[in-house]
Amino acid sequence: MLKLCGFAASNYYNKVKLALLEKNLPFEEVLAWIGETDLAASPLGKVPYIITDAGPLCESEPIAEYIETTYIQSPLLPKDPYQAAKVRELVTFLELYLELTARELYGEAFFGGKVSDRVKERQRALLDKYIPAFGKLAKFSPYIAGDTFTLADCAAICHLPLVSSCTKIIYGEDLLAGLPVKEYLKAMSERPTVQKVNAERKANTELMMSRNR
Ligand SMILES: N[C@@H](CCC(=O)N[C@@H](CS)C(=O)NCC(=O)O)C(=O)O
Repeated sequence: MLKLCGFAASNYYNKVKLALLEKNLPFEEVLAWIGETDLAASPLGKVPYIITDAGPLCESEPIAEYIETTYIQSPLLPKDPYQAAKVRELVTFLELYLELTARELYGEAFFGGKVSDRVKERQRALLDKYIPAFGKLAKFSPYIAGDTFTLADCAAICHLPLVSSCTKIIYGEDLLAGLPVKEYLKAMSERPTVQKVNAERKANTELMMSRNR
């Protein structure tokens, strides 16, 4: 059986977990905290990684693509190559531009650290450019890429709450407030798969915080 390794407080872990749940695939979760990961499977020590019958694989997007092409049930990418590329385009915007830019602020927003004013200003200028651009591509109708639930929703559901909450904490305003993100996340949270991911994320986040104390 496919093993999903990492921890459920991680947004990238949850993106893959949500894809597996949406596809209704059997999988086993293997708890691996940062610093306790298998470096042969994930050489940068990042989570998630998976262990398949064919071998290990890291990085959430290649993992999601592997799962999608190996298990064809409940597809999370459209058949049409252009529409599939539009889904991947959204995932790139969500991760390369929104999440990775906001990530520079997580140390202070979530982990009791300090981020310099210079970094806050730099990331703010980037987010002020990237978020409206993302808004031009995202459909929210009702899913992020249009009328079908896709891999872009797996990414959006796990990444957007972090971008919202960390910008609220660091800048005093939710930089995603101009987009219908709240309504979108509320609608998505009605899915049983999302409820399971969120419940297990909360429990694992508490466990992670108690370990760090
Ligand atoms: N590009 C990676 C990002 C994964 C990632 O950053 N995971 C975080 C946890 S949310 C992590 O492992 N951080 C530890 C580190 O970067 O050393 C992916 O898509 O899987």
